[in-house]
Amino acid sequence: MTTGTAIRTVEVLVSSPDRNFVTLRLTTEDGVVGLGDATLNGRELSVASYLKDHVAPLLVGRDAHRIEDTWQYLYRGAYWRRGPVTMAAIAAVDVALWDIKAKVAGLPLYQLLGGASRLGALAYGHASGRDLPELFDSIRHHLGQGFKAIRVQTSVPGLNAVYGVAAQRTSTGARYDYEPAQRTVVPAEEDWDTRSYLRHVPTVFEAVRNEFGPELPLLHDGHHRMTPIQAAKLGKALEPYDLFWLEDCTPAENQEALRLVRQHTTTPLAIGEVFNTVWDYQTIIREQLIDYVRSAVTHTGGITALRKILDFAAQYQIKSGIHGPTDISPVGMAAALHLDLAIHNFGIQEYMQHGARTNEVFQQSFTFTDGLLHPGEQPGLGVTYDDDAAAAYEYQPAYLPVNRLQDGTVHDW
Ligand code: CS2
Ligand code: MG
Repeated sequence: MTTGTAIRTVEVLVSSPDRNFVTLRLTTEDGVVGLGDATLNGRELSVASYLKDHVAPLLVGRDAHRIEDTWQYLYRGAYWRRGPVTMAAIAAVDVALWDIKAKVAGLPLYQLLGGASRLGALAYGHASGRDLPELFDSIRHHLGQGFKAIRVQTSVPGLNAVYGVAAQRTSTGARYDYEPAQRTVVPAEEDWDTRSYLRHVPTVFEAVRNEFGPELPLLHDGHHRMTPIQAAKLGKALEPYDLFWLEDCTPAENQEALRLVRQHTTTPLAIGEVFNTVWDYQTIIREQLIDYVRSAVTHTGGITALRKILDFAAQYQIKSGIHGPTDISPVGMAAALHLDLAIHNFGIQEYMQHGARTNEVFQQSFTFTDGLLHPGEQPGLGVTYDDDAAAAYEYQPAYLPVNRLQDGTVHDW
C-alpha cells in the first residue's frame, strides 16, 4: 500500500436542502477526497447509521485503491447480504473510492471505466399533467429545455393523487413537483384504482402522439401497480403508440411474472429501480424478459456492482436505463453519468433536475446540452460538497406516500 492512499477520515453528511440526502466523504492521508451517495428515500437515517456505526470504523487505515477487495469485504464480511440499506451503504463507499482513484490518476472517472463510448448520454425528462392541456404544456416545456425523450405521467379521472404528476398538491398543500417524499411525520395516503388507470392511459398516449407525432421517444412509469395480466393488457394497448419503454409494469419480486407480460406484448419493458443486486435480475435478464436495467448506482452497490449487472445484461442485448430521480443526489447522478458514457450497452438516462438549494450544497460539473448529459472533464466524479451551505439545511423527517385501493386495501405505491 502506498501510504498516502490510506483512508484517514470517514464522514457521514446528512443535509436537507430541497430534500434529505446522505453523503459519505472519505479523505486519504494525502488529503484526496472521495464522495459517495447513500440516499434511500424515506429511510435515510438507517443508511447513515449503517455507515457511521458499522462501516466507518472498518475503513480508517484501509488502502483506498483496493476497491474490489473493499466491496467484497463489506458485502461478504457483513454476513447479512443484499437489501436496500446494506447496498446503499456499500454503494457510497464504492463510489467514493472510485472518485479518489480517478482524482489520484488526474482523470475524469469515465476514463478509468474504459473511456467515452459516445458524445453524451441521451436523457429523458418528466412531463406530467392533471389534464391533456397541462400535459402538452409540460411536454413543450421539456422539449424547450432540450430534452429529446419524454416520460409521460398523468392524473387519472376519479383518483385524487397519482404518482408522478408535478402539479398535484401534496397532503401539506405544497406542489408535488419534483419530490414524492413529503415532509410529514407519517406517510400521506393516496388512492388507487387500476381499472380506471388502464382505461385512461392509452387515451393519453393516443392524444400525445396525435399532438407531437410518431418520432418523439415516449416513456411511461407503471410504478409497480399492475398485476402481470393487467401489465400485459396495458403493454398491448400501448403498442400502437410505440413507447420507448413501459417501466415497473408489475412488482418484480416474482421475476417469473414477466413471462406472462412478455407473452402478450412487444412494448419494451424497463425494471430494476428497487433492485439491489444482480440476483434480482438473474431470471429476467437470462430469459430476456426486460429490455432496460433501471438500477441506480446508489441503490445497487455502486459502480463496481452495477457495471457487472450491465455487463451481464449486455450478453442479452439489454441496455441501461439508469434511475435518476431527485432522490438520487448529484453525487449519485454524476456516478451514473460516468458509467453511461463508458459502457457499450447504454440505453437512456433519467434526468430529474435538482432544486437550487441542492445545487448550492453539491457543486457539479456535469452538463446537459442538446438532450445529452456529459459528466464533464474534472478529475474524479466532478462534484464537490459545500459544508457551509449544507449546514443551513438540517434533516427533516419525510416519507413516500402509501397507496390504498378504494376499499382501503394497501396497494403498491
Ligand atoms: C420513479 C421514482 O423516477 C422514477 O422512475 O419511480 O421517482 C421513485 O418514485 C422515487 O425514486 C422513489 O423514491
Ligand atoms: Mg420509476
